[in-house]
Amino acid sequence: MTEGLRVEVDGPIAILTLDRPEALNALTVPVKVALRESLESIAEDRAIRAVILTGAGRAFCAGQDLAERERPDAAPLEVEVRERYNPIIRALRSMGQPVIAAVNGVAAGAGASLALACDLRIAAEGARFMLAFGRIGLVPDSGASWFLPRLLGTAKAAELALLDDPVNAADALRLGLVSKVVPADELMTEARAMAQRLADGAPLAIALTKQALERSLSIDLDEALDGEAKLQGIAGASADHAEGLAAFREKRPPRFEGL
Ligand code: T3D
Repeated sequence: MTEGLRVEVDGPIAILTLDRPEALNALTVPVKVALRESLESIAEDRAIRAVILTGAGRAFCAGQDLAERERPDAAPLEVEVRERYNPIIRALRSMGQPVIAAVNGVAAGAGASLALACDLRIAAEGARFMLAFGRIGLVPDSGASWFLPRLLGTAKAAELALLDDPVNAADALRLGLVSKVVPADELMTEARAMAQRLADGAPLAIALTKQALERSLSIDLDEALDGEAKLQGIAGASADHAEGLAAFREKRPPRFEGL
């Protein structure tokens, strides 16, 4: 447990809980450092096969802690974004394990960006997403300007980024921003069930799938076909692929070991 971040490991699932409920889990320097370090350490841990990111109390995360931002010793904004926010987003995108955002309440500013950077999102019925940057004279950061057009298309992204309207859970589901909306008291059960499904999958194939999806956004079809062939060569040589074939043949569930 680091100040403002709770890390729990339950078998193959790591649960990271932003834990400053009195400030709607707003992000301070210690929380950002702890989050980056935890993600980097999980990325190296082969025993962890899926990650859940959530918030304590009624919010997912209200973004940058604005009280800290006003302190005289706060780092310049560009430095803060480059050195503290961007490494978190890069860690989320580059780690082999899939990350689920269990969005329990409001996700604002960089809090929304964190949710967008996860591989999958489930929301509680009362959750809402808001960029919030414009309201304080800032621009979307921590990947929000990159993720939104890709997830929603440029027109909807412009609406969210420029008008700053909150998106409630039902609209988030309709827009495809979240995979599922569930009652608040079922959120973690649903997130754990989804994480367990992922943890039961073949870790190498999942990591390579993440890579392929990420890469697809900046390449043409020919490059994608070439890349898929290479990744399939790697996945196809794994013990888990052999186990998958054996399980099919023997009509039983596979037991993937990440080999
Ligand atoms: O380093 C850099 O600055 C660059 C990086 C920037 C990235 C960003 O994330 S910029 C965007 C920062 N976030 C915001 O602008 C959101 C600010 N918060 C809000 O607009 C509202 O709190 C919400 C819409 C999220 C929720 O509203 P509501 O009415 O449900 O709650 P509330 O009453 O406003 O907040 C409850 C408490 O949390 C309150 O404290 P108090 O009065 O009870 O002691 C409030 O001050 C605190 N809180 C909420 N958000 C933040 C916060 N404290 C610090 N920082 C916050 N971001």
